[in-house]
Amino acid sequence: MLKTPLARRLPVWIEELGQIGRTEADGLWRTPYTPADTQAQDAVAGWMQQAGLEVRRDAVGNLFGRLPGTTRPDEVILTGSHLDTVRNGGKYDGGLGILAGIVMLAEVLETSGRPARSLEVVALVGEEGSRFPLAFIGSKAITGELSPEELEIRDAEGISIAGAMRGVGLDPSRIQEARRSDLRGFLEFHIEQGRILQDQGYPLGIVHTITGIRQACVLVDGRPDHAGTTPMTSRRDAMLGAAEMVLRIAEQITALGHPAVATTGRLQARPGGVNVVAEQVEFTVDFRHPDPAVLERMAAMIRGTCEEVAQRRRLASTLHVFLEHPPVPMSPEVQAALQASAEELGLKALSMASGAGHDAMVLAGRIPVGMLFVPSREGRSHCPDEFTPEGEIVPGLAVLARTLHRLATV
Ligand code: HGY
Ligand code: MN
Ligand code: MN
Repeated sequence: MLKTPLARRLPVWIEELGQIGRTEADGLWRTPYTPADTQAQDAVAGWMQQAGLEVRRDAVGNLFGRLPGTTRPDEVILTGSHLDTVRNGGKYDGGLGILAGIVMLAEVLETSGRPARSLEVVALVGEEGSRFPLAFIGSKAITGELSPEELEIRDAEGISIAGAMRGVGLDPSRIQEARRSDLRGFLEFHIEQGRILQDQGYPLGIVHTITGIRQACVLVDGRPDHAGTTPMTSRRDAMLGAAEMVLRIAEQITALGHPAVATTGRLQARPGGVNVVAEQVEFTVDFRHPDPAVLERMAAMIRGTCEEVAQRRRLASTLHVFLEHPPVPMSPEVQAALQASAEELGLKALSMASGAGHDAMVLAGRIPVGMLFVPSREGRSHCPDEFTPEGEIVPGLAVLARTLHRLATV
């Protein structure tokens, strides 16, 4: 199905990239502006050069490989994905989109020669928000939405994004230089991270909408007390309040039915003593829905539950939304181009929503954007069990190459 010899390198590159940033303690965890990130960028830059691409880094650290076009080289069709991972993450989320893009630009060159428009593949910085509580750093820089104030956001060690950028030789005052106006389309190749394709027996998914996402931090304030001498009935225990909120929110969102989801991935108690009634508990809520009106209703439900539980348990609680992204429709033109390519190759593709967020939702605000999914085994992702066999990646590669060529041929 594929002609470029580089296609055989893809499984090797997936394994090699999947080891960069892996530690005993945290599994695979590669975050922006760290030695592991730099090592991964160097590896990807080398693979881009092997594919015959022109390689450059932008002011925020996004890494690009370029195949210049013939007659309209200043118009660019971009593919790629993010280089960072979640903590204890998988080898495919993000990385597969970058490596597939490199191999497929080589495939386009091998099978059709350079198209009119330029083709580029990008390794984007900081999509996950797993080091800094800010997602989509690289894609927001490309659209010009990354602000100097956001570069002051700090990680758990108190290091700001700007400080971390300087630590790897980048100048945060120049992030506006990462803004691009020459992009005419973005096509992200990604694992589904769910099990719809597997369950319904489709080899490919063409995304019509990326779900809306909000992420909030809830602070519950109680009163610290002695664990041994304080009667249960006279406590103002922030841990019990937070626990009831987390459970009630999960029950309410479950009752709405899929694709409504809510997740508490992090909870921290202070002072955190085994024999001290918790004074304060901080927990996160990530909640999502592809319908903006339902997402709004979910936000009101979550806020109401926290207020009701706090009031009944004589606690105080605040809820702060730190990430908010409305549902994003994908470009009908790019979806049609993907569908046409799949049909020409005799492949079925399911039109579907994405329950995961992607850089594509940021870029879709400025240019025509599409996403092509390949299945995830048992729907597992954001964990070491994340897996897609090579035989389930190849059909997607062929559709990716054909669609990139189609979009770059005007
Ligand atoms: O959270 C997400 O859906 C994405 O993986 N960042
Ligand atoms: Mn992810
Ligand atoms: Mn991803």
